[in-house]
Amino acid sequence: MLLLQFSTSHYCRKARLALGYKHIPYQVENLTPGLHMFRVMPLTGVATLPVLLPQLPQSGGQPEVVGDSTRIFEFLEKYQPEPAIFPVDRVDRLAAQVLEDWLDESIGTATRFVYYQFRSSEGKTIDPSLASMAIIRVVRSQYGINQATADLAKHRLELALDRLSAQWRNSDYLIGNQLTIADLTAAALLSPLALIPSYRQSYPWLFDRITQIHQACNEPLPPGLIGD
Ligand SMILES: N[C@@H](CCC(=O)N[C@@H](CS)C(=O)NCC(=O)O)C(=O)O
Repeated sequence: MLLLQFSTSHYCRKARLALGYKHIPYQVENLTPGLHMFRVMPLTGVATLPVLLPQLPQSGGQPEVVGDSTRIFEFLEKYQPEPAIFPVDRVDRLAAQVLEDWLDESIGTATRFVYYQFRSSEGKTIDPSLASMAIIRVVRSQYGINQATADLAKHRLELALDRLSAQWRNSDYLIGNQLTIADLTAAALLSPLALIPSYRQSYPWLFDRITQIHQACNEPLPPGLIGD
């Protein structure tokens, strides 16, 4: 399998966690933001990554294409059912899907706003190179990230972390008694917060759980947690 990705994207991390948890061998093709459109749009019709090509192109024929991290989860569960990431129980399965969708559509976006606002201010020193600053400027302009929109996102994250703490502080799992799409999604989409000191101080349980899930998925830890 080939995963088309941005190496630093938290949505691409989400796909890698599922591939790693299921022990599916894969290769990555790292794309350059902006230029990625020329590779991705003809394949999926949308501009976002990750995109999974289940058959390596050189194995012949037209490669199947799975765009969007949620659809990648569904594809991988069918491709290799064990270990499962969707609960078998119907009620738990629906709860996991609703949680995954909320994390994906609302919380992953909020993380992006808070993270890029931080990287353009106090967090500039993490990588002050011109290339890094240029990417941060483009992302902030593309998504309309500024102090006001980042503050709204910060409030949304506070609510989300209160909601998740009720489960993750008492149990290893957000839904039922197994690792699911909800855990993988939360671990990936909240991982950029590991570089922000205020989150590290306020939510130590979050980063413990993100670390454990990365270890269960054989995925290298995100920046900020490496070497902890
Ligand atoms: N809902 C999508 C969101 C993916 C997404 O937002 N990807 C960002 C990178 S983090 C992207 O590709 N942005 C580039 C663009 O929109 O042109 C998914 O889960 O795959």
